[in-house]
Amino acid sequence: MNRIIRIAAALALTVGLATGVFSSGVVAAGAAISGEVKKIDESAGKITLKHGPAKSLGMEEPMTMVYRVKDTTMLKQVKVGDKVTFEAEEAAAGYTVTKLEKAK
Ligand SMILES: [Cu+2]
Repeated sequence: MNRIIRIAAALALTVGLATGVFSSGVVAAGAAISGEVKKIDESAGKITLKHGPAKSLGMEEPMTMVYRVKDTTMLKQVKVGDKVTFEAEEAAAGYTVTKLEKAK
């Protein structure tokens, strides 16, 4: 009986940890920013995005700015004028888009 209780406790802990990982994923997804593609420079691996306030990046005001992209293949999926949602991080080389997709 004792053994069963221990297994149940271990299972509960595992589920708890898995739930924790899942919720942090949700928080990251919540950092998605809406924007519009203004310019694409594929050879430089850069994209100019007009976007609203992005508190996760410390940008309180709407702005248009140049971002680096983590992977230049991301630039092939969008074109100038597209409405997009993206995620970005502040890296040593500058603000870098880590995820980019056309807005539905
Ligand atoms: Cu910005």
